[in-house]
Amino acid sequence: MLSLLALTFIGCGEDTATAVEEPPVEIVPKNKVAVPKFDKDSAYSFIEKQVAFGPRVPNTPEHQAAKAWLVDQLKGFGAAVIEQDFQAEAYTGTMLNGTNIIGQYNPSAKKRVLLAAHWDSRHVTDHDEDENRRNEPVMGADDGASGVGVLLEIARQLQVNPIEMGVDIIFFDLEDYGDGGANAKHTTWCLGSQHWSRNFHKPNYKAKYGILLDMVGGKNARFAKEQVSVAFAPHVVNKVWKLAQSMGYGNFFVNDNGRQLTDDHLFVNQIAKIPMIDIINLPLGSETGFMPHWHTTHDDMEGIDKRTLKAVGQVVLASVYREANGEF
Ligand code: AHN
Ligand code: ZN
Repeated sequence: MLSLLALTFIGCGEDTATAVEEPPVEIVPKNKVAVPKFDKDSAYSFIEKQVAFGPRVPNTPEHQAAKAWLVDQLKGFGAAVIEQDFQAEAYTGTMLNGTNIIGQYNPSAKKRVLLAAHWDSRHVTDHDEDENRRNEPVMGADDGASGVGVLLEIARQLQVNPIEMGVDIIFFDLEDYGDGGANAKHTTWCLGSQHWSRNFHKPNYKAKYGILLDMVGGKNARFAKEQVSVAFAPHVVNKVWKLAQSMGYGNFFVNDNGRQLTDDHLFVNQIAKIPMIDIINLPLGSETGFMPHWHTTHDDMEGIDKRTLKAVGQVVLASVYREANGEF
Protein backbone atom coordinates (compact mmCIF):
# COMPACT_ATOMS: atom_id res chain seq x y z
CA MET A 1 0.00 0.00 0.00
CA LEU A 2 2.77 2.43 0.89
CA SER A 3 4.29 2.33 -2.57
CA LEU A 4 1.04 3.58 -4.08
CA LEU A 5 1.11 6.64 -1.87
CA ALA A 6 4.82 7.37 -2.15
CA LEU A 7 5.41 10.64 -3.89
CA THR A 8 8.76 11.95 -5.00
CA PHE A 9 9.14 15.72 -4.89
CA ILE A 10 11.49 17.27 -7.37
CA GLY A 11 12.65 20.85 -7.01
CA CYS A 12 12.08 23.21 -4.15
CA GLY A 13 10.58 26.46 -5.42
CA GLU A 14 6.84 26.74 -5.12
CA ASP A 15 6.19 27.09 -8.83
CA THR A 16 8.63 24.40 -9.89
CA ALA A 17 7.44 21.80 -7.38
CA THR A 18 6.17 18.76 -9.28
CA ALA A 19 4.73 15.64 -7.76
CA VAL A 20 5.86 12.60 -9.67
CA GLU A 21 3.71 9.69 -8.77
CA GLU A 22 4.99 6.20 -9.30
CA PRO A 23 2.94 4.26 -11.84
CA PRO A 24 0.09 2.52 -10.01
CA VAL A 25 0.72 -1.12 -9.37
CA GLU A 26 -2.10 -3.42 -8.47
CA ILE A 27 -1.11 -4.94 -5.19
CA VAL A 28 -2.35 -8.50 -4.85
CA PRO A 29 -0.72 -10.04 -1.80
CA LYS A 30 0.79 -13.29 -2.90
CA ASN A 31 -1.48 -15.32 -0.64
CA LYS A 32 -4.73 -13.74 -1.85
CA VAL A 33 -6.78 -15.51 -4.48
CA ALA A 34 -9.85 -14.08 -6.22
CA VAL A 35 -13.15 -15.89 -5.67
CA PRO A 36 -13.66 -18.24 -8.64
CA LYS A 37 -16.90 -18.50 -10.58
CA PHE A 38 -19.01 -21.45 -9.44
CA ASP A 39 -20.06 -23.52 -12.46
CA LYS A 40 -23.68 -24.62 -11.93
CA ASP A 41 -23.65 -26.90 -14.99
CA SER A 42 -20.68 -28.74 -13.57
CA ALA A 43 -22.42 -29.14 -10.19
CA TYR A 44 -25.58 -30.31 -11.94
CA SER A 45 -23.65 -32.99 -13.85
CA PHE A 46 -22.16 -34.25 -10.57
CA ILE A 47 -25.70 -34.68 -9.22
CA GLU A 48 -26.86 -36.46 -12.40
CA LYS A 49 -23.94 -38.84 -12.14
CA GLN A 50 -24.73 -39.80 -8.53
CA VAL A 51 -28.39 -40.32 -9.34
CA ALA A 52 -27.41 -42.50 -12.32
CA PHE A 53 -25.95 -45.04 -9.88
CA GLY A 54 -29.44 -45.46 -8.45
CA PRO A 55 -30.38 -44.96 -4.80
CA ARG A 56 -27.19 -44.97 -2.69
CA VAL A 57 -28.66 -47.03 0.11
CA PRO A 58 -26.17 -48.56 2.58
CA ASN A 59 -25.37 -52.29 2.10
CA THR A 60 -26.18 -52.18 -1.64
CA PRO A 61 -23.92 -52.44 -4.73
CA GLU A 62 -25.14 -48.99 -5.85
CA HIS A 63 -23.85 -47.49 -2.62
CA GLN A 64 -20.44 -49.14 -3.14
CA ALA A 65 -20.21 -48.06 -6.80
CA ALA A 66 -21.09 -44.46 -5.96
CA LYS A 67 -18.49 -44.45 -3.17
CA ALA A 68 -15.73 -45.56 -5.54
CA TRP A 69 -16.73 -42.80 -7.97
CA LEU A 70 -16.81 -40.11 -5.26
CA VAL A 71 -13.36 -41.11 -4.01
CA ASP A 72 -12.01 -41.03 -7.57
CA GLN A 73 -13.54 -37.60 -8.18
CA LEU A 74 -12.00 -36.07 -5.06
CA LYS A 75 -8.61 -37.62 -5.86
CA GLY A 76 -8.88 -36.34 -9.42
CA PHE A 77 -9.48 -32.84 -8.04
CA GLY A 78 -6.26 -33.04 -6.05
CA ALA A 79 -7.59 -33.81 -2.58
CA ALA A 80 -5.79 -36.17 -0.18
CA VAL A 81 -8.59 -38.65 0.41
CA ILE A 82 -9.29 -40.77 3.46
CA GLU A 83 -11.99 -43.42 3.42
CA GLN A 84 -13.19 -43.87 6.98
CA ASP A 85 -14.93 -47.26 7.07
CA PHE A 86 -17.14 -48.09 10.04
CA GLN A 87 -20.14 -50.16 11.04
CA ALA A 88 -23.20 -48.93 12.84
CA GLU A 89 -26.39 -50.60 13.93
CA ALA A 90 -29.54 -49.18 12.37
CA TYR A 91 -32.77 -48.71 14.34
CA THR A 92 -33.99 -51.82 12.50
CA GLY A 93 -31.21 -53.93 14.01
CA THR A 94 -29.45 -54.24 10.66
CA MET A 95 -25.69 -53.74 10.80
CA LEU A 96 -24.81 -51.08 8.24
CA ASN A 97 -21.46 -50.73 6.48
CA GLY A 98 -20.61 -47.07 6.19
CA THR A 99 -17.80 -44.97 4.81
CA ASN A 100 -17.19 -41.31 5.53
CA ILE A 101 -15.22 -39.87 2.61
CA ILE A 102 -12.79 -37.10 3.60
CA GLY A 103 -11.08 -34.97 0.94
CA GLN A 104 -8.32 -32.81 2.42
CA TYR A 105 -6.77 -29.73 0.85
CA ASN A 106 -3.51 -28.57 2.43
CA PRO A 107 -3.70 -31.30 5.09
CA SER A 108 -0.95 -29.75 7.23
CA ALA A 109 -2.34 -26.20 7.28
CA LYS A 110 -3.40 -25.08 10.76
CA LYS A 111 -6.22 -22.81 9.68
CA ARG A 112 -8.99 -24.97 8.21
CA VAL A 113 -12.67 -24.95 7.39
CA LEU A 114 -14.88 -27.98 7.04
CA LEU A 115 -17.50 -28.42 4.30
CA ALA A 116 -19.88 -31.38 4.39
CA ALA A 117 -22.91 -33.11 2.93
CA HIS A 118 -24.30 -36.62 3.23
CA TRP A 119 -23.75 -38.96 0.30
CA ASP A 120 -26.10 -41.83 1.20
CA SER A 121 -29.74 -41.87 0.22
CA ARG A 122 -32.67 -43.04 2.33
CA HIS A 123 -33.74 -46.70 2.30
CA VAL A 124 -37.47 -45.89 2.29
CA THR A 125 -39.80 -43.31 0.73
CA ASP A 126 -41.84 -43.25 3.91
CA HIS A 127 -43.43 -39.91 3.01
CA ASP A 128 -44.69 -41.00 -0.42
CA GLU A 129 -48.34 -40.18 -1.07
CA ASP A 130 -48.84 -43.76 -2.29
CA GLU A 131 -48.72 -45.98 0.77
CA ASN A 132 -47.95 -49.00 -1.44
CA ARG A 133 -44.68 -47.39 -2.51
CA ARG A 134 -43.36 -46.37 0.89
CA ASN A 135 -40.85 -49.22 1.01
CA GLU A 136 -38.97 -48.08 -2.10
CA PRO A 137 -35.53 -46.44 -1.75
CA VAL A 138 -35.16 -42.66 -2.24
CA MET A 139 -33.41 -41.49 -5.42
CA GLY A 140 -32.06 -38.57 -3.42
CA ALA A 141 -31.28 -36.05 -6.14
CA ASP A 142 -31.95 -33.22 -3.70
CA ASP A 143 -31.64 -35.20 -0.46
CA GLY A 144 -28.02 -36.12 -0.62
CA ALA A 145 -26.71 -35.71 -4.15
CA SER A 146 -27.28 -31.93 -4.37
CA GLY A 147 -24.98 -31.06 -1.47
CA VAL A 148 -22.33 -33.49 -2.68
CA GLY A 149 -22.59 -32.11 -6.23
CA VAL A 150 -22.02 -28.56 -5.02
CA LEU A 151 -19.04 -29.67 -2.93
CA LEU A 152 -17.50 -31.60 -5.83
CA GLU A 153 -17.62 -28.42 -7.90
CA ILE A 154 -15.95 -26.56 -5.03
CA ALA A 155 -13.29 -29.30 -4.91
CA ARG A 156 -12.71 -28.80 -8.63
CA GLN A 157 -12.33 -25.05 -8.08
CA LEU A 158 -9.87 -25.61 -5.23
CA GLN A 159 -7.64 -27.52 -7.63
CA VAL A 160 -7.80 -24.86 -10.36
CA ASN A 161 -7.50 -21.90 -7.94
CA PRO A 162 -5.40 -23.15 -5.03
CA ILE A 163 -5.37 -21.42 -1.65
CA GLU A 164 -3.08 -21.86 1.33
CA MET A 165 -5.82 -22.41 3.88
CA GLY A 166 -6.84 -25.96 4.77
CA VAL A 167 -10.20 -27.19 3.54
CA ASP A 168 -11.75 -30.55 4.41
CA ILE A 169 -14.66 -31.78 2.34
CA ILE A 170 -16.46 -34.57 4.16
CA PHE A 171 -19.11 -36.73 2.59
CA PHE A 172 -20.87 -38.28 5.57
CA ASP A 173 -22.47 -41.68 5.20
CA LEU A 174 -25.53 -43.19 6.95
CA GLU A 175 -27.22 -39.86 7.54
CA ASP A 176 -30.58 -40.90 6.23
CA TYR A 177 -31.20 -44.40 7.65
CA GLY A 178 -33.02 -42.92 10.66
CA ASP A 179 -36.26 -43.96 12.31
CA GLY A 180 -39.06 -41.92 10.78
CA GLY A 181 -41.54 -42.92 13.49
CA ALA A 182 -43.32 -40.40 15.65
CA ASN A 183 -41.45 -41.16 18.88
CA ALA A 184 -38.18 -42.09 17.24
CA LYS A 185 -34.79 -41.34 18.79
CA HIS A 186 -32.96 -38.55 16.98
CA THR A 187 -29.68 -40.45 17.37
CA THR A 188 -30.90 -43.06 14.84
CA TRP A 189 -30.08 -40.40 12.18
CA CYS A 190 -26.67 -39.14 11.12
CA LEU A 191 -24.70 -42.27 12.06
CA GLY A 192 -21.73 -41.27 9.90
CA SER A 193 -21.28 -37.81 11.40
CA GLN A 194 -21.71 -39.28 14.89
CA HIS A 195 -18.94 -41.79 14.14
CA TRP A 196 -16.62 -39.14 12.70
CA SER A 197 -17.27 -36.73 15.58
CA ARG A 198 -16.08 -39.44 18.02
CA ASN A 199 -13.28 -40.70 15.74
CA PHE A 200 -11.60 -37.90 13.81
CA HIS A 201 -9.70 -38.96 10.68
CA LYS A 202 -6.68 -37.30 12.34
CA PRO A 203 -5.87 -37.03 16.05
CA ASN A 204 -6.62 -33.59 17.52
CA TYR A 205 -8.34 -32.49 14.35
CA LYS A 206 -9.44 -28.86 14.47
CA ALA A 207 -11.41 -26.61 12.14
CA LYS A 208 -12.41 -22.98 12.64
CA TYR A 209 -15.98 -23.81 11.63
CA GLY A 210 -18.02 -26.00 9.34
CA ILE A 211 -20.72 -25.56 6.70
CA LEU A 212 -23.16 -28.40 6.02
CA LEU A 213 -25.20 -28.52 2.82
CA ASP A 214 -28.44 -30.51 2.81
CA MET A 215 -31.15 -30.30 0.16
CA VAL A 216 -29.62 -27.40 -1.72
CA GLY A 217 -31.00 -28.14 -5.19
CA GLY A 218 -34.73 -27.45 -5.01
CA LYS A 219 -36.63 -24.85 -7.02
CA ASN A 220 -37.18 -21.52 -5.22
CA ALA A 221 -35.32 -22.82 -2.20
CA ARG A 222 -35.65 -20.90 1.06
CA PHE A 223 -32.62 -21.09 3.31
CA ALA A 224 -33.99 -19.86 6.60
CA LYS A 225 -31.62 -19.69 9.57
CA GLU A 226 -31.82 -23.16 11.08
CA GLN A 227 -31.88 -22.94 14.88
CA VAL A 228 -29.18 -25.45 15.85
CA SER A 229 -26.86 -23.44 13.61
CA VAL A 230 -27.95 -20.20 15.26
CA ALA A 231 -27.44 -21.67 18.73
CA PHE A 232 -23.95 -23.14 18.14
CA ALA A 233 -22.49 -20.94 15.41
CA PRO A 234 -24.36 -17.60 15.28
CA HIS A 235 -21.33 -15.71 13.95
CA VAL A 236 -21.01 -18.11 11.01
CA VAL A 237 -24.73 -17.92 10.19
CA ASN A 238 -24.64 -14.13 10.24
CA LYS A 239 -21.49 -13.88 8.12
CA VAL A 240 -22.73 -16.31 5.48
CA TRP A 241 -26.24 -14.82 5.26
CA LYS A 242 -24.90 -11.24 5.10
CA LEU A 243 -22.45 -12.23 2.39
CA ALA A 244 -25.20 -14.02 0.43
CA GLN A 245 -27.42 -10.95 0.62
CA SER A 246 -24.57 -8.66 -0.48
CA MET A 247 -24.04 -10.96 -3.48
CA GLY A 248 -27.68 -10.65 -4.55
CA TYR A 249 -28.85 -14.01 -3.23
CA GLY A 250 -31.12 -12.59 -0.52
CA ASN A 251 -34.12 -14.25 -2.16
CA PHE A 252 -32.59 -17.63 -1.22
CA PHE A 253 -30.79 -16.68 2.01
CA VAL A 254 -33.72 -15.06 3.80
CA ASN A 255 -33.55 -13.30 7.15
CA ASP A 256 -36.07 -15.63 8.76
CA ASN A 257 -35.56 -18.11 11.55
CA GLY A 258 -36.20 -21.74 10.60
CA ARG A 259 -36.84 -24.75 12.81
CA GLN A 260 -34.19 -26.65 14.71
CA LEU A 261 -33.16 -29.84 13.00
CA THR A 262 -31.43 -33.10 13.68
CA ASP A 263 -28.85 -33.17 10.93
CA ASP A 264 -25.12 -33.95 10.68
CA HIS A 265 -24.18 -30.51 12.02
CA LEU A 266 -25.95 -31.22 15.35
CA PHE A 267 -23.48 -33.99 16.19
CA VAL A 268 -20.48 -32.09 14.86
CA ASN A 269 -21.48 -29.23 17.16
CA GLN A 270 -22.32 -31.37 20.20
CA ILE A 271 -19.71 -34.11 20.01
CA ALA A 272 -16.86 -32.74 17.89
CA LYS A 273 -17.34 -29.23 19.33
CA ILE A 274 -16.74 -27.63 15.95
CA PRO A 275 -19.20 -24.80 15.28
CA MET A 276 -21.12 -25.85 12.20
CA ILE A 277 -24.07 -24.39 10.32
CA ASP A 278 -26.59 -26.16 8.10
CA ILE A 279 -27.68 -24.62 4.82
CA ILE A 280 -30.94 -26.50 4.27
CA ASN A 281 -34.07 -25.75 2.30
CA LEU A 282 -36.96 -25.00 4.68
CA PRO A 283 -39.86 -23.98 2.44
CA LEU A 284 -42.99 -22.38 3.82
CA GLY A 285 -46.34 -24.05 3.62
CA SER A 286 -45.31 -27.68 3.12
CA GLU A 287 -46.67 -30.41 5.36
CA THR A 288 -43.30 -31.78 6.47
CA GLY A 289 -41.45 -28.46 6.53
CA PHE A 290 -39.24 -29.77 3.72
CA MET A 291 -39.80 -29.86 -0.03
CA PRO A 292 -42.86 -31.91 -1.07
CA HIS A 293 -40.49 -34.40 -2.75
CA TRP A 294 -38.74 -35.07 0.57
CA HIS A 295 -38.53 -38.83 1.30
CA THR A 296 -40.84 -39.63 -1.62
CA THR A 297 -40.44 -41.35 -4.98
CA HIS A 298 -40.29 -37.86 -6.56
CA ASP A 299 -36.88 -36.74 -5.29
CA ASP A 300 -35.31 -36.96 -8.76
CA MET A 301 -33.51 -34.68 -11.26
CA GLU A 302 -36.84 -32.97 -12.09
CA GLY A 303 -36.63 -31.25 -8.72
CA ILE A 304 -33.14 -29.83 -9.26
CA ASP A 305 -32.82 -26.17 -10.25
CA LYS A 306 -29.44 -24.87 -11.39
CA ARG A 307 -30.24 -21.39 -10.06
CA THR A 308 -30.36 -22.76 -6.53
CA LEU A 309 -27.10 -24.68 -7.05
CA LYS A 310 -25.48 -21.45 -8.27
CA ALA A 311 -26.69 -19.43 -5.29
CA VAL A 312 -25.47 -21.94 -2.72
CA GLY A 313 -22.27 -22.83 -4.56
CA GLN A 314 -21.21 -19.25 -5.18
CA VAL A 315 -21.94 -18.20 -1.59
CA VAL A 316 -19.99 -21.12 -0.08
CA LEU A 317 -17.12 -20.62 -2.54
CA ALA A 318 -16.98 -16.91 -1.66
CA SER A 319 -17.05 -17.77 2.06
CA VAL A 320 -14.10 -20.13 1.66
CA TYR A 321 -11.95 -17.80 -0.47
CA ARG A 322 -12.74 -14.77 1.70
CA GLU A 323 -11.79 -16.78 4.78
CA ALA A 324 -8.56 -17.81 3.07
CA ASN A 325 -7.86 -14.16 2.18
CA GLY A 326 -8.56 -13.00 5.72
CA GLU A 327 -11.56 -11.00 4.52
CA PHE A 328 -14.35 -12.87 6.22
C1 AHN B 1 -35.04 -35.42 10.40
O1 AHN B 1 -35.88 -35.66 9.58
C2 AHN B 1 -35.05 -35.98 11.76
N1 AHN B 1 -34.01 -34.63 10.14
C3 AHN B 1 -33.80 -34.10 8.82
C4 AHN B 1 -32.45 -34.50 8.40
C5 AHN B 1 -32.48 -35.00 7.03
C6 AHN B 1 -33.08 -36.11 6.57
N2 AHN B 1 -31.91 -34.42 6.03
C7 AHN B 1 -32.12 -35.11 4.98
N3 AHN B 1 -32.82 -36.14 5.25
ZN1 ZN C 1 -33.41 -37.46 4.01
